[in-house]
Amino acid sequence: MKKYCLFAMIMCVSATAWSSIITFDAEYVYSQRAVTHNDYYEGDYRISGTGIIFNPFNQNPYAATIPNNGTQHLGDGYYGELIIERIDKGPFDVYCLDVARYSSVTSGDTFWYDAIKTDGEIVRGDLPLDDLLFDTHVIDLKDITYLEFYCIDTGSFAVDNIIVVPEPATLLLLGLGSLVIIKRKFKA
Ligand SMILES: [Ca+2]
Ligand SMILES: [Ca+2]
Repeated sequence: MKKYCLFAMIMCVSATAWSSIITFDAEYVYSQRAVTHNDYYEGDYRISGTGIIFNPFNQNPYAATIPNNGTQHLGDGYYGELIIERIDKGPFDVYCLDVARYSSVTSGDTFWYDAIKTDGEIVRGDLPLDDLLFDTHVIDLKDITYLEFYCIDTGSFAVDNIIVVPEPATLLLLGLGSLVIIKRKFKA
């Protein structure tokens, strides 16, 4: 039985250390790649909606109005909306993300998000889109199953480096569930 306790403890501790960063760099994009009809997957997460993954290095010179943090990032705008969720639809936390205005020629200057918590509560927030330089914003959303980004006018935004953590409670339950299975197998 001691072995099972140790395993459960490892599950608990490792769950909090399982944060990952959605960087939009996992799949090489030459110039731009639309997410609209072809969801983007990174790690355990799916990104769907109307955005475009940009590689800022292979844009034509006329597109010099887009932000460039030296890596690929996701841009969206003009009433666009983006959805982030776990592939298995399980709960997760979002700690922080980098946000910039996507283009210097759009008019909106506020970026909105809606998060749906596991108990059904909707948490709404907004972040400033001040310029083309990415700023890191801590939003610290806990125990959500769905996160949506959008602009409510003709604004546009770019996001990158979204730090996500699978909800430890779920992982612990999964861990305990597998313990029960293992235990049953031992008994059989
Ligand atoms: Ca990136
Ligand atoms: Ca900025």
